[in-house]
Amino acid sequence: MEPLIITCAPVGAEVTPDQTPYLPYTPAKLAETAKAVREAGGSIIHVHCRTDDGANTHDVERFRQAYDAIRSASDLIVQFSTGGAIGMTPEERASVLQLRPEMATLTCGSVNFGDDIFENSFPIMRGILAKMHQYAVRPELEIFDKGHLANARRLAKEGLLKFPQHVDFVLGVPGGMEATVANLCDLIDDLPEGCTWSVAGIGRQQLPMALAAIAMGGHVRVGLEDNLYYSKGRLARNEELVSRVARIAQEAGRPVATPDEAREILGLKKLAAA
Ligand code: KMH
Ligand code: ZN
Repeated sequence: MEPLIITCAPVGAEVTPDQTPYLPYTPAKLAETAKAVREAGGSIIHVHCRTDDGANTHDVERFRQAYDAIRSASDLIVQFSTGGAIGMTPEERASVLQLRPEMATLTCGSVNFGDDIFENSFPIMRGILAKMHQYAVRPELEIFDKGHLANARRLAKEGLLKFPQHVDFVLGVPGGMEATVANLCDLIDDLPEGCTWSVAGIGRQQLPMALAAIAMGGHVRVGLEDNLYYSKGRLARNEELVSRVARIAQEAGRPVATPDEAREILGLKKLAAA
């Protein structure tokens, strides 16, 4: 089977520093985490940024610092969030693409998000994609619900997106599709030819979804953005969520991809020598 790509999403917009001491929300902490995640078997880091006091920000300068810090500590594929946080404008969310990260997320439709709405209308998606084209950034399509795949196909028909792409199924968000193996199978059946996929299960579904992906030939996303716990009542560190998946994959005979192997699988350029 193809080597397993493990993405770590070490800090999202919803978790707060008072929920866990392990959130790496400064560039220096992100760099430490990147190093540990790489050693644990990760190949992609999904990046959100915070100010020093823990507030969400999509400030370009903060992302530049985070990018440089991560790159000086590891060769991980750096993937920026363009989802940001509820309440950010589409322009703020897309602004960080000017830094030309190797990858960035593109959420393929609006979705209820707890009591909020995570808004991704067609004009918002087109705007983000236009910037991705401008700065040659590879999208990862975030799919929270089945209709999001239909939306992605519509964007492809409009000529804004070319398949195959790398797709991440985010399952278990309150308001989105539930994290079940049946739903995962249904989504995979609906994927355009040649797409690669990963799954991010929310909360306690993170590990079961990872196990399914290891067995089914998909890829895995873990990290504190999606799940704070290693086991019931025991807070997790990002790198141990990664190393557990790597360990299980190896036990199952599935090799774990290095960042360069992941670049090859995803059709990304090799990292230029420093
Ligand atoms: N924080 C969520 C509203 C992404 O990173 O692209 C959106 C999110 C998705 O986290
Ligand atoms: Zn995110």
